[in-house]
Amino acid sequence: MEREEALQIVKGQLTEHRYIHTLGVVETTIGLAWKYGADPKKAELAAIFHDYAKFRPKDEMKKIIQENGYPKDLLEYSPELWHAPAGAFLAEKEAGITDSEILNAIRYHTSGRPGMSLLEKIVYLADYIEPGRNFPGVEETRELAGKNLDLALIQSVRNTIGFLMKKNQPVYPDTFLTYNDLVKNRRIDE
Ligand code: DGI
Ligand code: FE
Ligand code: FE
Repeated sequence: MEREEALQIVKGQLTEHRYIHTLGVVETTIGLAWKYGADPKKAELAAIFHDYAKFRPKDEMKKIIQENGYPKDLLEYSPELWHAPAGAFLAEKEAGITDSEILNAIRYHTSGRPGMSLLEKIVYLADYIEPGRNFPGVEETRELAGKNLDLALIQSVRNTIGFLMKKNQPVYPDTFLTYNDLVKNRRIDE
């Protein structure tokens, strides 16, 4: 699917604010893809669709998770997590995206997972540092993103966990597992 068609489909699903965020994620993702050697067309499509399900009713997302073999423990944590797996499911079902690398980048863009692919890492990080984001520490992570993908990703996962913990919010276990996996496996000479 070409960029313009994909953007039109997604635009119909999102608020203007969320659509502008998506455009920021798209440009950031493509830049990171060139820098770190991911397929820029796959990166572009994954970024365009990453928040596709963001405004679906909670009941619909819940049903998708229950009926399609997604981890049931997702339902015990924040509904904020649900749009990622629901988005992958709906991007396939409604928009005909079949590439599993693209679908996984959508599926894991909120929680991450241990053993993330290059494309998954890039979309996760781009979602965090796109130009519209302005929370504390984001500028530091933006700078790091130009130098070391895994270190920048560790910083963004750590910041997300810290943000949730400061608010006494539960943290989905895969988010911790993602952090541990990255910290344990990144190259120690970097
Ligand atoms: O959809 P976006 O806002 O662009 O970004 P996102 O998909 O990373 O979602 C961020 C939201 O998800 C934010 O409100 C925090 C929440 N979140 C992220 N990771 C976790 C989480 N919530 C819980 N409970 N546990 C997590 O591990
Ligand atoms: Fe999201
Ligand atoms: Fe997003």
